[in-house]
Amino acid sequence: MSTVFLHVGQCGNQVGIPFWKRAAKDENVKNGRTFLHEDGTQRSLHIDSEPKVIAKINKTNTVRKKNLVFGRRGRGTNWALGYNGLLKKGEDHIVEDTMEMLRKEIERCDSYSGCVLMHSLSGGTGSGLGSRLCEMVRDEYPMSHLVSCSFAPCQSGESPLQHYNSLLTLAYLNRYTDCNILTHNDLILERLQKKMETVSFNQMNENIAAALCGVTLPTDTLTTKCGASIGMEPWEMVRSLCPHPGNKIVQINHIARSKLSWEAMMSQLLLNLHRYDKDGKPYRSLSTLIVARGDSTDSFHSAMKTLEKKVKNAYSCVPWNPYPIDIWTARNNLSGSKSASLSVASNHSSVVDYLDFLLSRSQTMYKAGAYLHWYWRYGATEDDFNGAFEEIASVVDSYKEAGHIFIQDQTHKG
Ligand SMILES: Nc1nc2c(ncn2[C@@H]2O[C@H](COP(=O)(O)OP(=O)(O)OP(=O)(O)O)[C@@H](O)[C@H]2O)c(=O)[nH]1
Ligand SMILES: [Mg+2]
Repeated sequence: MSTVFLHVGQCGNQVGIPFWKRAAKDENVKNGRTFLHEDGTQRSLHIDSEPKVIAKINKTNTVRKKNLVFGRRGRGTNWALGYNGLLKKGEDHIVEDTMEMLRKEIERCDSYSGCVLMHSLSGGTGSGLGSRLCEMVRDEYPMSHLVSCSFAPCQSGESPLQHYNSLLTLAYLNRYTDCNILTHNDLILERLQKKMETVSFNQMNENIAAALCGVTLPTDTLTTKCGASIGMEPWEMVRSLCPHPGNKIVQINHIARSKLSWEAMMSQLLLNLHRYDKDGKPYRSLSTLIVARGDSTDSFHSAMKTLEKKVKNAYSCVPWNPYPIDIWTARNNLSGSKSASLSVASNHSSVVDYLDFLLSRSQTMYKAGAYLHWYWRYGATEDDFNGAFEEIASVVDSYKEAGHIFIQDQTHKG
């Protein structure tokens, strides 16, 4: 089973660099054909509308040079320009080139299982082209999996267009992907700023890559009896965490430490969890996946016997899911033999706060007509916006309903 990775825009490509560096250290990745070709090159495509970041990727010798697709100029933080391309004739070859390279890459797989897309929610390329590719990949390969790893901008405001871009993109991701692994740059920054004064994108990306590798790289749990990894991790994660089409946003909490017990690591990890909303009501986890790496003594499952209640309480698992926590383990950890890591991926209702915020900001701006001329100029329509408002409002309702079922159930028991 093979997975093809699509890295789109500056953010999607820059996060990809440490992701692949880590992945390449994993013995199962090196020996398997899930992520890499026989000659060690990556099953990845690197796409950007401008050449700068792709030039960096070009220097790594594990990337197939024909899989680098780039244009001449960026999409100016504008979803519409990213989605529709430059309207002048002859400029927009990126979408066609990408789909052609993807087709060839898929043909090179013995058994293609799906795509993982990495991109920002607010850059013009990451958001607009990311949305477009998502739609086209789903259309072209409807039976294969499609998972997105998307990166939300700092809410303090990097660009006045970021709320529109993020909302429009999240609507596309909800329509076309099986699962959206959402990372908030804000949260990563906040965590790193506790440890260091200045934080660079490189440091953030190392942190993000560690979390993404935590849930996507081979585990012993999903390795076949003959010891071969068939690369089911991303797709088993979809099955485990996103069984309902209205709730497919997953967030990851990750910690890596040496010399700490599993109990101590889990306690530290839970400190980072946002458990309550502004009214003090607990968020709910619809489903949770824990991946423990560095479990060389096979001790994690017995540690979980005492930790399970604590984790269920902290994540406030919904009672209607009979298997609220899935556990995978791996003997090795990528950062060294003595270290261990815990990655907890959860379909968590705390995402409603972010979606509500995006909806209200975008709707206020939309009613005032703010910045809309930039979108009309590049071919966006009122339907794009109204469709996105509706889609995201329905996601919010779906998460709220999941919590409501929980409350009804509790009341019933009481
Ligand atoms: N975590 C992380 N975020 C990034 C990185 N680079 C950019 N971003 C974030 O991504 C958003 C901007 O998107 P970019 O990926 O730079 O833009 P793009 O997709 O190349 O689109 P255009 O340049 O507008 O054509 C902002 O929220 C940035 O904070 C990165 O390396 N890591
Ligand atoms: Mg760019």
